[in-house]
Amino acid sequence: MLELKDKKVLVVGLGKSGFAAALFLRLKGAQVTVSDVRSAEALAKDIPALLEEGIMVEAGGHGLLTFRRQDLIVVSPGVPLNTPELVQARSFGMPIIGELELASRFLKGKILAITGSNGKTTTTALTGEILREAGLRTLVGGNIGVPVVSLIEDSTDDTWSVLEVSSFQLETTVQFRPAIAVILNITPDHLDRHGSFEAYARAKERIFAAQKPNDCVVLNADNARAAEAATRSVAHVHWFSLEHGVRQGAWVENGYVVYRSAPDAEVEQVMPLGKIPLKGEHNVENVLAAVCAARLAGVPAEAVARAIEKFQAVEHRLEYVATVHGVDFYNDSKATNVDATAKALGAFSTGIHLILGGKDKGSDYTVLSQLLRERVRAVYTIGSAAAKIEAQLRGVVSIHSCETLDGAVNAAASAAHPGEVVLLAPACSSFDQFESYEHRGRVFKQLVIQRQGNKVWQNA
Ligand code: UMA
Repeated sequence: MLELKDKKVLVVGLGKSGFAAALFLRLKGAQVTVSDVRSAEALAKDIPALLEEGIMVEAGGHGLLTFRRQDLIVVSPGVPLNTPELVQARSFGMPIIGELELASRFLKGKILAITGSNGKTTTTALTGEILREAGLRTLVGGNIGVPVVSLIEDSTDDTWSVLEVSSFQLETTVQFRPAIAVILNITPDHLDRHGSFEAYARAKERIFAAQKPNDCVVLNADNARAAEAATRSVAHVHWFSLEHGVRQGAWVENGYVVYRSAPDAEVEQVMPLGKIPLKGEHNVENVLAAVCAARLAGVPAEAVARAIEKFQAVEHRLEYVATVHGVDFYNDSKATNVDATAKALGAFSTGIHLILGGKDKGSDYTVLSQLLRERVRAVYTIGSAAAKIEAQLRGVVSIHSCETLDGAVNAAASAAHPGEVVLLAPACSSFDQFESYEHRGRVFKQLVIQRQGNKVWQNA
């Protein structure tokens, strides 16, 4: 545990993580200051609650001096570690950790952590449901939208905390030690933040950096970069694969999800593939990872199958919105990188009207070319990445420049024929035009509902 009483702690960034961390630190008796680049007006919603607790707030920028007089700095995941004030603080030897590391020092029970470039929210939510179905005390949080510090109070020695963890959160971990760590896949993302694919992949690998030999790591045998991580793990390695059987772990055989706990153990039939309620092959991968993690946590195969059968798609992840004039609308606003968009395209055979764009993250959109040729009728671009996307995909597919989501939904809905699909899977982050991918997804759903006239909208 970390001694916080009377320690001077600076929290950098006042978003969800920073707000929760600041209150937690104060509760532990620390003298807390929060620093954010946003103006006091922009932070007006949160400042009064902090001041009331005796937390100081620096708004409108990070002051070099503020970063000097601290015993500890807790940095929010969205704040890059090369921020000059942090670089300076580090040069003075000041400890810098993230909210995940802070929380993990106080969280009771065991941690089951899930990372990956794509699928982590669905797999985290699904794994949480499976553990609950088995009657295990389960908390779910992390990058999924619930700061991990907010789980501490409810955690007990027999709790499983199922955590979605991002590369941003993992970058600042030290002692974070999941009993079970899952890497779903590692494909290019957040290159603007990490600088290179390898640096990003190494950040992901931090999920098992503090594990001991009796812990477990679950890796995707079909994803080269995730599989390679096995060479650096000291834990028991378990695998999942869509393509072939594995020594120990989960795979698909004769139309069934199967699992084997050890190389010499019997192969268990967990459930038929046809009973998985989620769309797309990538979701079968997510199911395999969840099966493996849950069996390692001691959940019987029957409970695993029951929970999966009941599971509903998570909001903004290939979420069916509605059918309007015979056209199906899907919201995959969480497809914030090219690989996620490729997976979404893989879930539909053809006739897709694809909305692409937002804030570019240094991505290469040409990797979508083949799928676009095969499955997509037209692309509708939005946001600041539009020009780059259009330049890279010119000649590959018909492209309509729409600027806004509203314009794109109108154009796509007018062009689509009954039986076709309008898909928001933008391959970019949302921050140029929206507050978050959730906000973008909600706006998309509203635009679809409006097109439905006054019909009642129902989530599938
Ligand atoms: N800020 C500064 N200085 C900076 C940069 C930002 O002060 O140099 C301030 C901003 O003005 C803002 C605050 O920091 O007020 C935002 O902090 P944040 O970006 O860390 O956002 P939070 O609201 O704390 O949300 C974070 C995660 N956000 C990011 O990683 C970008 C959320 O993941 C997570 O759900 C939440 O903590 C709870 O754990 C979102 C995300 O986009 C969903 N994650 C990325 C992804 O999934 O691809 C990694």
